[in-house]
Amino acid sequence: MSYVLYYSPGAASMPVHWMLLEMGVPFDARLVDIDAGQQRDPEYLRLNPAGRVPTLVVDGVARHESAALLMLLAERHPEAGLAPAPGSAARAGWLEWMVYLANTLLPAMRDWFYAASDGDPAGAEAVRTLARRRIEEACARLDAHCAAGHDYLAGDRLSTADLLALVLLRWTRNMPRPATDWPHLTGYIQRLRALPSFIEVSAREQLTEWRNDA
Ligand SMILES: N[C@@H](CCC(=O)N[C@@H](CS)C(=O)NCC(=O)O)C(=O)O
Repeated sequence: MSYVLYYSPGAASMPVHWMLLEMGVPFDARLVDIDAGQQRDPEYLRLNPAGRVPTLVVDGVARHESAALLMLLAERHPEAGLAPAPGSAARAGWLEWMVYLANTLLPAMRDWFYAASDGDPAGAEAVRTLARRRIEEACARLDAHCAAGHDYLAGDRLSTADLLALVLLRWTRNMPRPATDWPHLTGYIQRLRALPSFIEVSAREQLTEWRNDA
């Protein structure tokens, strides 16, 4: 099995980067500087026509979409235990969280950060207002899950849903109401940030913000 991850620090590629480190599988990492517009270089567009990160080249074939990549990796490496097995009690909850994070929270994040460039700048304020509401609703939902006594999103162990959730929550750090503002969510965030693989991915991506020691 061979993997080449095209990533940008702290971006939607981060949960995939984190998962590869958590599993301890070999991979190559290639930086795509999205601030410099490298996601639109013709060479990169051949790998990812949408011009976005992540791209994960799996055995020579370029694959996209962070949530799909996490689920694909979980399927290819069941021994890592980062997804509840099909038919297990925790499986349905894991599927729900993966889909919710990918089709509700992640698009709201995209709207928050890209409203003016993805759409008409004149309407950006209204888009961001709705995005903020959706993001805060998601934080409240995650907070309620933690308040109910759950240490993880699916079952009683770490899964891809936690990796995706944590990276999305990280993006709230400079928003009007950051995820750390929710009382139960903040404990969840601190627990996951203490994982050696999170510390490692933050170091490899040279992220200095949003660490337990920062
Ligand atoms: N749905 C995609 C979203 C990917 C995405 O929006 N990535 C952002 C970085 S977080 C990106 O590549 N932005 C550069 C751009 O849009 O020009 C996924 O989950 O992989």
